[in-house]
Amino acid sequence: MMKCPDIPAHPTSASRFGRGLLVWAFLFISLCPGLVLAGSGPSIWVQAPDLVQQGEQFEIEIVGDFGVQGLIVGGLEVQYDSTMLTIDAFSTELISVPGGNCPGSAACPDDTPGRFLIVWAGHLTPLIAPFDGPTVMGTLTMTAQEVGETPLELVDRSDFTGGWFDGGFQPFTPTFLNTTVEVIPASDTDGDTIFDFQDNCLLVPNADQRDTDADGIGNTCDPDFTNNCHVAFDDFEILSNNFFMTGDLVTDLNGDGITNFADLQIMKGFAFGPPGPSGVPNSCSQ
Ligand SMILES: [Ca+2]
Ligand SMILES: [Ca+2]
Ligand SMILES: [Ca+2]
Ligand SMILES: [Ca+2]
Repeated sequence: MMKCPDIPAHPTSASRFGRGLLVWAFLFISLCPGLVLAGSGPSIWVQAPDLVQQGEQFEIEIVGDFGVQGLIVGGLEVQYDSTMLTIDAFSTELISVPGGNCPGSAACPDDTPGRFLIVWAGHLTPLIAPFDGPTVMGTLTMTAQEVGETPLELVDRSDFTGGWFDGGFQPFTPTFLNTTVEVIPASDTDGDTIFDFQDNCLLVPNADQRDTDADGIGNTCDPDFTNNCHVAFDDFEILSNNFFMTGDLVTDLNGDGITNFADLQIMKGFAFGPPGPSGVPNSCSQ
């Protein structure tokens, strides 16, 4: 019968020791039940906004509070309603094992919509990966597709095997705390089918979202050609210099391909005020 070695308590070289310990862990972890330090009931939970708007992109964090120091290896799955939410990206700084990041990894057995598998390993000694209280294990970027309410549930997947993980995980059974996300209808103040939070002219219908100078304020509400967030004489001068010119110019406010009296008329409505307002990030909204 194999003897399980002790883990050194005080390493002298953090990084070298970290790599060595991780390899050591994978060699012995399936052979030494009980190796993972017993703790005072680790918990892992989902941190998500309560309310998001339809079409909105948002982030959820998977947070762990382990209450122990030692080596922790495990797998978990985030389950969600894939008709309501889609996953755009996943990032983590905790996973340090080849094949441990899913999806997109050959080690992942399951990329079914509505199930997102995370295989992870973390070393929790203070020298290598100091965990001080709750720690973000990973961040999922999601987009709300449908109006309604959906749970985000965490499920233990320490049964997962594959790749480096053949032989299975050390059983790891934290308490999982789930949450729900409510997706509410997004508002569209000007009725141009572009939701307010995506609309670069909140109060003017501009479904094409044309924005020649790409400053986050659509042409039809952006006669601020000097980009100083104020429509004044210097902007009028630029428009007059372009008068009767054709092409996709910043001064073609209404997008008909020519700068003329119609654009001047639009500009008059903004005289001596700010451009916009725009619902997307722009330099005048800060
Ligand atoms: Ca709109
Ligand atoms: Ca608009
Ligand atoms: Ca603009
Ligand atoms: Ca025009």
